[in-house]
Amino acid sequence: MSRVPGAGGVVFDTEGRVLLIRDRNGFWVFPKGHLDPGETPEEAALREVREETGIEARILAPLGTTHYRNDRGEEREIRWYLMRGQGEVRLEAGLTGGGFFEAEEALEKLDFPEDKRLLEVALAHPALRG
Ligand code: 5FA
Repeated sequence: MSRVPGAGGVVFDTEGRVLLIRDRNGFWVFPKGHLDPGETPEEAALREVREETGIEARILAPLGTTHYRNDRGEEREIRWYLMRGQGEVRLEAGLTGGGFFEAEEALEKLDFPEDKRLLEVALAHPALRG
């Protein structure tokens, strides 16, 4: 079965807090979404962060890919980017929560093991200290 691609961001503010959303099913995840036609994964990741959270971010580095089967039985393949972003969180309609959280709290909140691992990779990334 072909995998449905997506892209998203692990976004840190200048105080080192990380941006999470609570999705339509109540799961704590990172902002992400589908690629529009002609869009690069980088462009899609930045757009999805902006649309879902109102946060304008910039990419610091690629972080890797996660794979999972979603609640509709689709195989998803998500490209992730380490980002820096600032501003007031304005959640897209349909989301059930979200905001910037301290890393420790974010690790507890995240509902999927792939996402916890991704946050650990992000926290150790040299680009975050630059
Ligand atoms: N889900 C999410 N992450 C998972 C994981 N790591 N392991 C196992 N299951 C995971 O579907 C979301 C659902 O998939 C979650 O609620 C959970 O059940 C499960 P998705 O395919 O990740 O996202 P989506 O259908 O909401 O679509 P997006 O890619 O987020 O795109 P948009 O909502 O932005 O839609 P758009 O890009 O078309 O505007």
